[in-house]
Amino acid sequence: MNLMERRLQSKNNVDLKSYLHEKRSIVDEALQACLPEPEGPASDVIKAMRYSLFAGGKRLRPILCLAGTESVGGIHTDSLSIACALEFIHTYSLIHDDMPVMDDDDFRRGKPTGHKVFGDAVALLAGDALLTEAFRLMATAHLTVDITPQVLLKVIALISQAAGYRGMVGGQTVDIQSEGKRVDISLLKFIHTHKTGALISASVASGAMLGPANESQIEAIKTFGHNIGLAFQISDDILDIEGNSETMGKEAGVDERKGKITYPSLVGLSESKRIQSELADAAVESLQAFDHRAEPLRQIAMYIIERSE
Ligand code: GRG
Repeated sequence: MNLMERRLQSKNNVDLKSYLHEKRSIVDEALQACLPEPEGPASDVIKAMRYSLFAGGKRLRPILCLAGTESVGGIHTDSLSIACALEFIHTYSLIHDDMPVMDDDDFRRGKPTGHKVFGDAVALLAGDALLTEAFRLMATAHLTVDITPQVLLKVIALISQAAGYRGMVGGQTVDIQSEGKRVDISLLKFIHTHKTGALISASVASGAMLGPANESQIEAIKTFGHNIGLAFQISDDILDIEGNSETMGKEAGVDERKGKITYPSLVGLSESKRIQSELADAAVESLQAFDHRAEPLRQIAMYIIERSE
Protein backbone atom coordinates (compact mmCIF):
# COMPACT_ATOMS: atom_id res chain seq x y z
CA MET A 1 0.00 0.00 0.00
CA ASN A 2 1.47 3.39 -0.89
CA LEU A 3 1.19 6.57 1.11
CA MET A 4 -1.86 7.96 -0.60
CA GLU A 5 -3.80 4.69 -0.28
CA ARG A 6 -2.76 4.44 3.33
CA ARG A 7 -3.95 7.97 3.98
CA LEU A 8 -7.35 7.25 2.42
CA GLN A 9 -7.72 4.00 4.34
CA SER A 10 -6.61 5.28 7.70
CA LYS A 11 -9.43 5.06 10.22
CA ASN A 12 -7.45 6.94 12.82
CA ASN A 13 -6.72 10.09 10.86
CA VAL A 14 -5.67 12.76 13.30
CA ASP A 15 -5.94 16.36 12.28
CA LEU A 16 -2.21 16.81 11.86
CA LYS A 17 -2.39 20.58 11.54
CA SER A 18 -4.12 20.90 14.92
CA TYR A 19 -1.81 18.29 16.43
CA LEU A 20 1.31 20.17 15.31
CA HIS A 21 -0.17 23.47 16.44
CA GLU A 22 -1.07 22.13 19.88
CA LYS A 23 2.29 20.45 20.44
CA ARG A 24 4.19 23.47 19.17
CA SER A 25 2.44 25.68 21.78
CA ILE A 26 3.33 23.19 24.52
CA VAL A 27 6.96 23.18 23.39
CA ASP A 28 7.12 26.97 23.06
CA GLU A 29 5.78 27.44 26.58
CA ALA A 30 8.27 24.92 27.98
CA LEU A 31 11.15 26.56 26.09
CA GLN A 32 10.22 29.93 27.57
CA ALA A 33 10.49 28.40 31.02
CA CYS A 34 13.91 26.89 30.20
CA LEU A 35 15.70 30.15 29.54
CA PRO A 36 15.54 33.25 31.80
CA GLU A 37 14.96 36.77 30.54
CA PRO A 38 18.35 38.35 29.77
CA GLU A 39 19.87 40.06 32.78
CA GLY A 40 23.22 40.36 34.54
CA PRO A 41 26.70 40.84 33.05
CA ALA A 42 26.30 37.90 30.60
CA SER A 43 22.90 39.07 29.38
CA ASP A 44 24.06 39.40 25.75
CA VAL A 45 24.63 35.69 25.36
CA ILE A 46 21.17 34.96 26.79
CA LYS A 47 19.69 37.52 24.36
CA ALA A 48 21.40 35.78 21.45
CA MET A 49 20.27 32.35 22.65
CA ARG A 50 16.69 33.55 23.00
CA TYR A 51 16.79 35.37 19.67
CA SER A 52 17.56 32.21 17.74
CA LEU A 53 15.49 29.91 19.93
CA PHE A 54 12.36 32.01 19.38
CA ALA A 55 12.94 32.96 15.74
CA GLY A 56 10.01 30.84 14.55
CA GLY A 57 11.20 27.25 14.11
CA LYS A 58 8.71 24.49 13.38
CA ARG A 59 9.76 22.57 16.53
CA LEU A 60 9.82 19.34 14.53
CA ARG A 61 12.39 17.58 16.73
CA PRO A 62 10.66 18.27 20.06
CA ILE A 63 7.29 17.37 18.55
CA LEU A 64 8.74 14.08 17.29
CA CYS A 65 10.04 13.41 20.78
CA LEU A 66 6.61 14.01 22.37
CA ALA A 67 4.90 11.97 19.63
CA GLY A 68 7.42 9.17 20.19
CA THR A 69 6.52 9.05 23.88
CA GLU A 70 2.81 9.03 23.14
CA SER A 71 3.17 6.36 20.45
CA VAL A 72 4.05 3.78 23.11
CA GLY A 73 1.45 4.94 25.61
CA GLY A 74 3.54 7.44 27.59
CA ILE A 75 2.51 10.96 28.51
CA HIS A 76 4.16 13.87 26.77
CA THR A 77 4.92 15.82 29.95
CA ASP A 78 7.48 13.13 30.83
CA SER A 79 9.57 13.95 27.78
CA LEU A 80 9.17 17.73 27.68
CA SER A 81 12.63 18.54 29.11
CA ILE A 82 14.29 16.21 26.61
CA ALA A 83 12.18 17.72 23.82
CA CYS A 84 13.41 21.20 24.81
CA ALA A 85 17.00 19.99 24.95
CA LEU A 86 16.65 18.69 21.38
CA GLU A 87 15.47 22.10 20.20
CA PHE A 88 18.42 23.73 22.02
CA ILE A 89 20.81 21.42 20.17
CA HIS A 90 19.07 22.03 16.85
CA THR A 91 19.19 25.81 17.38
CA TYR A 92 22.90 25.70 18.24
CA SER A 93 23.57 23.80 15.02
CA LEU A 94 21.70 26.37 12.95
CA ILE A 95 23.50 29.34 14.56
CA HIS A 96 26.89 27.77 13.86
CA ASP A 97 25.89 26.57 10.39
CA ASP A 98 24.85 30.10 9.38
CA MET A 99 28.16 31.69 10.40
CA PRO A 100 30.62 33.01 7.78
CA VAL A 101 33.06 30.20 8.55
CA MET A 102 30.42 27.65 7.54
CA ASP A 103 27.43 28.39 5.26
CA ASP A 104 27.60 32.19 5.59
CA ASP A 105 23.85 32.86 5.54
CA ASP A 106 22.34 36.25 6.35
CA PHE A 107 18.75 35.09 6.79
CA ARG A 108 16.98 32.18 8.42
CA ARG A 109 13.27 31.84 9.06
CA GLY A 110 12.86 35.26 7.42
CA LYS A 111 15.02 36.99 10.03
CA PRO A 112 18.67 38.07 10.10
CA THR A 113 20.84 35.21 11.37
CA GLY A 114 22.31 35.28 14.89
CA HIS A 115 25.79 36.50 13.90
CA LYS A 116 24.27 39.30 11.79
CA VAL A 117 22.51 40.63 14.90
CA PHE A 118 24.99 39.85 17.68
CA GLY A 119 28.31 39.52 15.88
CA ASP A 120 30.35 36.37 15.32
CA ALA A 121 31.77 35.98 18.82
CA VAL A 122 28.48 36.24 20.72
CA ALA A 123 26.67 34.08 18.13
CA LEU A 124 29.34 31.39 18.44
CA LEU A 125 29.08 31.51 22.23
CA ALA A 126 25.27 31.45 22.11
CA GLY A 127 25.52 28.22 20.10
CA ASP A 128 28.00 26.78 22.61
CA ALA A 129 25.76 27.80 25.49
CA LEU A 130 22.66 26.24 23.91
CA LEU A 131 24.51 22.97 23.41
CA THR A 132 25.84 22.82 26.97
CA GLU A 133 22.55 23.97 28.48
CA ALA A 134 20.82 21.14 26.59
CA PHE A 135 22.92 18.68 28.58
CA ARG A 136 22.07 20.41 31.86
CA LEU A 137 18.38 20.19 30.95
CA MET A 138 18.69 16.49 30.20
CA ALA A 139 20.78 15.72 33.27
CA THR A 140 18.17 17.31 35.54
CA ALA A 141 15.05 15.97 33.78
CA HIS A 142 14.53 13.23 36.39
CA LEU A 143 14.09 15.88 39.11
CA THR A 144 10.74 17.03 37.79
CA VAL A 145 9.21 13.96 36.17
CA ASP A 146 9.04 10.26 36.77
CA ILE A 147 11.97 8.93 34.70
CA THR A 148 14.44 6.40 36.03
CA PRO A 149 18.10 7.51 35.95
CA GLN A 150 18.86 4.36 33.90
CA VAL A 151 16.47 5.32 31.11
CA LEU A 152 17.59 8.93 31.27
CA LEU A 153 21.25 7.97 30.87
CA LYS A 154 20.40 5.85 27.83
CA VAL A 155 18.54 8.81 26.33
CA ILE A 156 21.44 11.18 26.99
CA ALA A 157 23.88 8.70 25.41
CA LEU A 158 21.65 8.36 22.35
CA ILE A 159 21.31 12.12 21.87
CA SER A 160 25.05 12.71 22.47
CA GLN A 161 25.82 10.15 19.79
CA ALA A 162 23.41 11.79 17.34
CA ALA A 163 24.70 15.32 17.98
CA GLY A 164 28.45 14.70 18.01
CA TYR A 165 31.07 13.38 15.60
CA ARG A 166 29.19 10.10 15.21
CA GLY A 167 26.17 12.05 13.94
CA MET A 168 25.44 15.69 13.14
CA VAL A 169 28.95 17.13 13.61
CA GLY A 170 30.42 14.26 11.57
CA GLY A 171 27.94 14.85 8.75
CA GLN A 172 28.55 18.59 8.80
CA THR A 173 32.32 18.04 8.63
CA VAL A 174 32.05 15.81 5.58
CA ASP A 175 29.55 18.21 4.00
CA ILE A 176 31.90 21.16 4.34
CA GLN A 177 34.92 19.21 3.18
CA SER A 178 33.05 17.93 0.14
CA GLU A 179 32.36 21.38 -1.29
CA GLY A 180 33.64 21.61 -4.84
CA LYS A 181 34.58 17.92 -4.86
CA ARG A 182 33.02 14.91 -6.53
CA VAL A 183 30.43 13.36 -4.26
CA ASP A 184 28.73 10.08 -5.09
CA ILE A 185 25.34 8.98 -3.85
CA SER A 186 26.72 6.90 -0.99
CA LEU A 187 28.74 9.82 0.39
CA LEU A 188 25.75 12.13 -0.03
CA LYS A 189 23.62 9.63 1.86
CA PHE A 190 26.24 9.61 4.62
CA ILE A 191 26.14 13.41 4.81
CA HIS A 192 22.35 13.59 4.89
CA THR A 193 21.81 10.77 7.39
CA HIS A 194 24.44 12.18 9.73
CA LYS A 195 24.06 15.95 9.35
CA THR A 196 20.27 16.04 9.50
CA GLY A 197 18.91 12.52 9.95
CA ALA A 198 20.73 11.59 13.15
CA LEU A 199 19.15 14.22 15.40
CA ILE A 200 15.70 13.70 13.88
CA SER A 201 16.00 9.99 14.46
CA ALA A 202 17.26 10.47 18.03
CA SER A 203 14.34 12.81 18.71
CA VAL A 204 11.68 10.23 18.06
CA ALA A 205 13.70 7.36 19.56
CA SER A 206 14.45 9.25 22.78
CA GLY A 207 10.76 10.08 23.12
CA ALA A 208 9.83 6.43 22.76
CA MET A 209 12.51 5.36 25.25
CA LEU A 210 10.93 7.68 27.79
CA GLY A 211 7.51 6.12 27.11
CA PRO A 212 8.99 3.75 28.19
CA ALA A 213 9.16 1.52 25.11
CA ASN A 214 10.33 -2.09 25.00
CA GLU A 215 13.36 -3.13 22.93
CA SER A 216 11.42 -4.14 19.83
CA GLN A 217 9.44 -0.88 19.90
CA ILE A 218 12.70 1.08 20.20
CA GLU A 219 14.15 -0.76 17.20
CA ALA A 220 11.02 -0.08 15.14
CA ILE A 221 11.05 3.59 16.09
CA LYS A 222 14.74 3.87 15.22
CA THR A 223 13.97 2.51 11.73
CA PHE A 224 11.13 5.00 11.48
CA GLY A 225 13.44 7.84 12.56
CA HIS A 226 16.22 6.84 10.21
CA ASN A 227 13.83 6.85 7.24
CA ILE A 228 12.11 10.12 8.02
CA GLY A 229 15.45 11.75 8.84
CA LEU A 230 16.81 11.07 5.38
CA ALA A 231 13.45 11.92 3.78
CA PHE A 232 13.51 15.27 5.62
CA GLN A 233 16.88 16.26 4.19
CA ILE A 234 15.87 15.15 0.69
CA SER A 235 12.76 17.31 0.99
CA ASP A 236 15.07 20.18 2.00
CA ASP A 237 17.03 19.58 -1.22
CA ILE A 238 13.79 19.54 -3.22
CA LEU A 239 12.46 22.67 -1.52
CA ASP A 240 15.60 24.50 -2.53
CA ILE A 241 14.45 23.95 -6.12
CA GLU A 242 10.67 24.04 -5.87
CA GLY A 243 10.07 25.98 -2.66
CA ASN A 244 8.85 29.51 -2.18
CA SER A 245 11.42 31.78 -0.53
CA GLU A 246 8.74 33.66 1.41
CA THR A 247 7.12 30.51 2.86
CA MET A 248 10.50 29.02 3.74
CA GLY A 249 11.90 32.22 5.28
CA LYS A 250 15.14 31.74 3.36
CA GLU A 251 16.24 32.06 -0.22
CA ALA A 252 15.47 29.23 -2.64
CA GLY A 253 18.04 28.14 -5.24
CA VAL A 254 20.94 28.52 -2.82
CA ASP A 255 22.23 24.95 -3.16
CA GLU A 256 22.60 25.29 -6.91
CA ARG A 257 24.25 28.70 -6.64
CA LYS A 258 26.71 27.40 -4.06
CA GLY A 259 27.37 24.31 -6.19
CA LYS A 260 26.13 22.00 -3.39
CA ILE A 261 25.62 18.36 -4.24
CA THR A 262 22.05 17.37 -3.45
CA TYR A 263 19.78 14.43 -4.26
CA PRO A 264 18.16 16.28 -7.20
CA SER A 265 21.57 17.31 -8.56
CA LEU A 266 22.79 13.69 -8.41
CA VAL A 267 19.72 11.62 -9.29
CA GLY A 268 17.26 14.19 -10.68
CA LEU A 269 14.11 15.66 -9.22
CA SER A 270 11.64 12.90 -10.00
CA GLU A 271 13.95 10.13 -8.73
CA SER A 272 14.53 12.18 -5.56
CA LYS A 273 10.77 12.33 -5.05
CA ARG A 274 10.45 8.61 -5.63
CA ILE A 275 13.18 7.86 -3.08
CA GLN A 276 11.52 10.21 -0.63
CA SER A 277 8.14 8.43 -0.95
CA GLU A 278 9.85 5.08 -0.57
CA LEU A 279 11.47 6.30 2.65
CA ALA A 280 8.16 7.60 4.01
CA ASP A 281 6.51 4.30 3.11
CA ALA A 282 9.25 2.37 4.88
CA ALA A 283 8.90 4.64 7.91
CA VAL A 284 5.16 4.01 8.15
CA GLU A 285 5.71 0.30 7.55
CA SER A 286 8.07 0.09 10.52
CA LEU A 287 5.24 1.16 12.83
CA GLN A 288 3.00 -1.73 11.80
CA ALA A 289 2.91 -3.21 15.30
CA PHE A 290 1.93 0.14 16.84
CA ASP A 291 -1.69 1.10 17.47
CA HIS A 292 -3.61 4.35 16.88
CA ARG A 293 -1.34 6.19 19.31
CA ALA A 294 1.35 6.17 16.61
CA GLU A 295 -0.96 7.84 14.10
CA PRO A 296 0.63 11.30 14.54
CA LEU A 297 4.03 9.76 13.70
CA ARG A 298 2.61 8.10 10.58
CA GLN A 299 1.17 11.41 9.47
CA ILE A 300 4.34 13.31 10.27
CA ALA A 301 6.14 10.94 7.86
CA MET A 302 3.73 12.06 5.14
CA TYR A 303 3.99 15.70 6.16
CA ILE A 304 7.78 15.60 5.89
CA ILE A 305 7.70 14.72 2.22
CA GLU A 306 4.91 17.15 1.40
CA ARG A 307 6.07 20.13 3.47
CA SER A 308 6.50 23.57 1.98
CA GLU A 309 8.62 25.15 4.75
C1 GRG B 1 27.09 23.30 12.90
C2 GRG B 1 27.49 21.10 14.06
C3 GRG B 1 26.76 21.89 13.08
C4 GRG B 1 25.83 21.26 12.38
C5 GRG B 1 24.97 21.90 11.45
C6 GRG B 1 21.69 20.89 10.90
C7 GRG B 1 22.92 21.41 10.30
C8 GRG B 1 24.18 20.85 10.78
C9 GRG B 1 22.94 22.36 9.40
C10 GRG B 1 21.75 22.99 8.90
C11 GRG B 1 21.87 23.11 7.45
C12 GRG B 1 20.56 22.86 6.90
C13 GRG B 1 19.75 24.05 6.62
C14 GRG B 1 20.20 21.62 6.66
C15 GRG B 1 18.90 21.33 6.08
C16 GRG B 1 18.01 20.57 6.98
C17 GRG B 1 17.72 21.34 8.16
C18 GRG B 1 18.39 20.91 9.39
C19 GRG B 1 16.88 22.33 8.08
C20 GRG B 1 16.47 23.12 9.23
O1 GRG B 1 15.63 22.36 10.04
P1 GRG B 1 14.11 22.76 10.22
O2 GRG B 1 13.45 22.91 8.88
O3 GRG B 1 14.30 24.20 10.86
O4 GRG B 1 13.47 21.83 11.17
P2 GRG B 1 13.31 25.11 11.70
O5 GRG B 1 13.61 26.51 11.21
O6 GRG B 1 11.89 24.73 11.47
O7 GRG B 1 13.73 24.91 13.12
